[in-house]
Amino acid sequence: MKLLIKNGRIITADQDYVADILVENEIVSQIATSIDTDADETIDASGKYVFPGFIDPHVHIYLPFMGTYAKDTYDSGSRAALVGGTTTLIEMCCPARNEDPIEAYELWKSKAEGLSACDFSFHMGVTIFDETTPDKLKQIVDDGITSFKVFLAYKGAFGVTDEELFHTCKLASELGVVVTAHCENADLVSQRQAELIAEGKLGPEYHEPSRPVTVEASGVHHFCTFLEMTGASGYIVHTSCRDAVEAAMPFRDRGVDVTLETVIPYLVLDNTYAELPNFEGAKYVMSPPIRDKTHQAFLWNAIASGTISTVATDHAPFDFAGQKEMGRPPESNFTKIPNGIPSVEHRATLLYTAGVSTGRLSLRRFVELVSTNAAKQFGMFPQKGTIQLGAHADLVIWDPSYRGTISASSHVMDTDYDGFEGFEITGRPEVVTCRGQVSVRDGKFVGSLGHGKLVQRSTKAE
Ligand code: DUC
Ligand code: ZN
Ligand code: ZN
Ligand code: ZN
Repeated sequence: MKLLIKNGRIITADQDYVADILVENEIVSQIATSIDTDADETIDASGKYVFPGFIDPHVHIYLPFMGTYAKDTYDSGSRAALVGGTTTLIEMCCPARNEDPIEAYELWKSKAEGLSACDFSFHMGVTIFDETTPDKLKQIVDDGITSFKVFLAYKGAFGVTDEELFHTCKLASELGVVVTAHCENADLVSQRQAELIAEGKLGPEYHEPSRPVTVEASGVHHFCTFLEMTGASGYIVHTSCRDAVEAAMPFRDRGVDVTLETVIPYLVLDNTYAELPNFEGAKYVMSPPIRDKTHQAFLWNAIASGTISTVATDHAPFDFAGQKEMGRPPESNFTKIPNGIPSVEHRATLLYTAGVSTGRLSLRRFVELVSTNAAKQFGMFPQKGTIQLGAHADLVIWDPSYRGTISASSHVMDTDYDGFEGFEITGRPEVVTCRGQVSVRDGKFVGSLGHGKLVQRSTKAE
C-alpha cells in the first residue's frame, strides 16, 4: 500500500515547510518537494497542515471507579481519539490494591488488543508494593511499558503509602522508567469532604473547595521529595493550578527530573461551571478540580513558555444519567459523583481553537504539546511524535478553515453529554492516518477496529 500526500505544510516541533510525503508499509518512506510515483491513493493537502499524529499520554478507558465503570470501550474510545487526531493513547492501568499486577496488566491489555483502532500503551499503576512486586513490574517493563503510575489521592482504592511510594520510585530509578503521579494529599481531601458534608454543603460546587489548590501543591511537594530522595524521573499528571506548578519549580531548579502535564479541561473551563443549576455542575467534576480563571491564565502562560510540557485529557467518561447522578443531593452528595470529563475527542481542536487561533501558541508549540513532548517523555520518539524518514506514518492532515460546533449529538465518545457542548471550534483533523492506514476522512472515522498495536516503548536507559 502506497499513500502519497501532496503539497501539505508539514509542521513538526522544529520544522515548518511544504513538501510531499510518501508512505509505504506503515512508515514514512520519502519526503521531497515533489514526489511522482504510482501510489494506491493520493491525497491533495494544499492549504492544509500536516502534523505528526497526536499522542494523548493520559486517558482512562477501562476503569472500575467510584462504584461504576468509565463509559468508553476501545471501540468508542479509539474512534473518538482518531477523529480528534490522536493516533496513540497511553491509558492508566489501575489495579485495585488486592489485584495482582500481572493479571491486571493482562486484563487491561486484553480490553485494547484486537479492538483498538489506534495505537496504545499503558502506564502501569502501582497500587501496592510488596516483596513480589519488583519481579512482576520488571516483566511488565520488558513488554514495553516504561512508566509507572501512582496515586497520592484515592487512598483505599488505588493510593499508595509513603513506604510503597519510596520503593516504587527506587525501582523506577533502577529500571530507568518514569513515575507518573496524581498529586493530591488524600487525607486532607477526606477531612475537608467530611467537614463540608457536616455543614450540609452537598452540591457539585463544593467539590473544588474540598480539594483546594494547597492540597494539590502539597501532593506535588510530597511526590517531588520522593523523586529527589530516589533519583527517579517523575511526571506530574493534570496540574490544575499555579500553586501545583510552583511547588515543583524549586525541585526542578535543584536538578530533579520532573515534567509537568496539564489537561484540556483546565485550559477552557473554569469553576463557574460547577455552579450550573439542576445538578449540571456534576458534568464538570473531575480531580483535581477545575479552578478559577486566574489559574487558567497561569496555565496558558506555562504551556506557551514550556514550563508545562504536555496537554493531555485525563479522559474519564461517565454519563450524566445514572452515573454522575449517583451524587445528586439531597440523598447523596458531591463525593459520590464519578470524577472525570470525557474529552479524548476534543483535546487538539480545543487547544488549537483557544491557543493557535488566538495567537497564544505557535503551530510548532502546539505540535510539541499534543504530540512530540509526550513521545520523547515516554520512549516513543522518533518513531512517533514527528514526521521524518522511517517514522510511523501517523499523520494528521488539518483543515484550518473548518468551522464547527461541539455537541453530544454528534460526538463519537459514548457519553450522554459533552462538557464542551456548544463550543465553537476553528480547524479540525480532516484526514488521519495511523501507521499508514487512512482512519479518518472528512472528519469521519473510516479506520478499522483492531488495527491499533501495543507500542514498544524504550526506557530512559535505552
Ligand atoms: N481524576 C479524574 O477526574 N478521573 C479519573 C481519575 C482522576 O484522577
Ligand atoms: Zn488523576
Ligand atoms: Zn511536603
Ligand atoms: Zn487520570
